[in-house]
Amino acid sequence: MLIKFPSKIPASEITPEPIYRARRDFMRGVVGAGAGMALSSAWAAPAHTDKDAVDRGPDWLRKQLAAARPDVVVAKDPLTPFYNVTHYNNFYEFGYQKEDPAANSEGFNPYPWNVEIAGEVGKPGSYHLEDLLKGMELEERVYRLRCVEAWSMVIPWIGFPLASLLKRFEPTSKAKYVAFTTLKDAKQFPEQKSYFSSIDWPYIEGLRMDEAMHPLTILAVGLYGKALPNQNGAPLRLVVPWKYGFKSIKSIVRIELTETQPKTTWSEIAPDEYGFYANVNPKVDHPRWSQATERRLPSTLFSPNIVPTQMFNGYADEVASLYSGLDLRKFY
Ligand SMILES: Nc1nc2c(c(=O)[nH]1)N[C@H]1C(S)=C(S)[C@@H](COP(=O)(O)O)O[C@H]1N2
Ligand SMILES: [Mo]
Repeated sequence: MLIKFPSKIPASEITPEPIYRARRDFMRGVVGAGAGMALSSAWAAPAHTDKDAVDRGPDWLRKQLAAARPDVVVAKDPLTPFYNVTHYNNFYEFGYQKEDPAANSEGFNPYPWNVEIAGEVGKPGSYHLEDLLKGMELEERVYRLRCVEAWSMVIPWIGFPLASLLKRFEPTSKAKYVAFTTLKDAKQFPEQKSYFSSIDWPYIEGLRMDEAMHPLTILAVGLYGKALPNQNGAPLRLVVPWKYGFKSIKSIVRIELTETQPKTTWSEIAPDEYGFYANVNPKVDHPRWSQATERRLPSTLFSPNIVPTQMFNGYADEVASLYSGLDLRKFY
């Protein structure tokens, strides 16, 4: 499998990493009992420029990232190169063009960072990210990320199951949903002070409790072995691989367990186009475009890489049972 590089990078600057994780010969990771995920280590070598790979994370985070369990892999697809993962983003707080988040997030400083844990939990409070991560075993997860706009990537995240975090705060029997909130700070996010924005900031998202507790659902603090770049949602973002990318909310400051279904940014803006569930589904088209295929990045006009979209983004074996009896056309 040949990986094409964006033409912007001169060939001399490309430092193909030997094979990313070449030292890992076979898989030994197992995620959650009975999850039965397809594990494989056979993917092509990704590459990125050393310049792009600057690790901005604080020491405590770097140490934890370096100790991450390397081989909990659930997608065998070739990885999307680091450059594409970090220069083709949706992070509207930094602008609406795909290159805006990389260009406008240089000055964003995500450390130190606090997260408020609220609602239906035994131990609510405001916690330093560093404390939330203490004793948390980080793992690498290679997941497909499928945006509702019909492009996709394959990203080696580093993070931990959201379930591991939620359990610590002792959800009450009334906890039926989890609501997430992105930082609101117009000084750091230029678009939050724009009068023309159609988004009612901060960005909010939510999951049903069983989705939140599913072993595939993670909170990421890194990718490609490094602290999460600002444009990818530093320092803490959700990753729910069987749902459209907009569910994977970035730069989280608040996690609230609720009894009723929380509001979510995109379903508030356009409820006919974006639902609460947002499960990847090639059979349910967006009102304005087909969801049957996707552009797997890198994909260019002259070298298109179009692949069929899979039910639940290829994670049906693991998650389809969560939705048995639910009309996926109605609950899109
Ligand atoms: N706070 C916030 N989170 C967000 C978004 C956003 O605009 N703001 N965009 C979402 C969308 S539409 C997608 S596809 C993914 C993109 O993640 P990536 O840029 O790391 O690939 O982030 C999601 N999380
Ligand atoms: Mo998206």
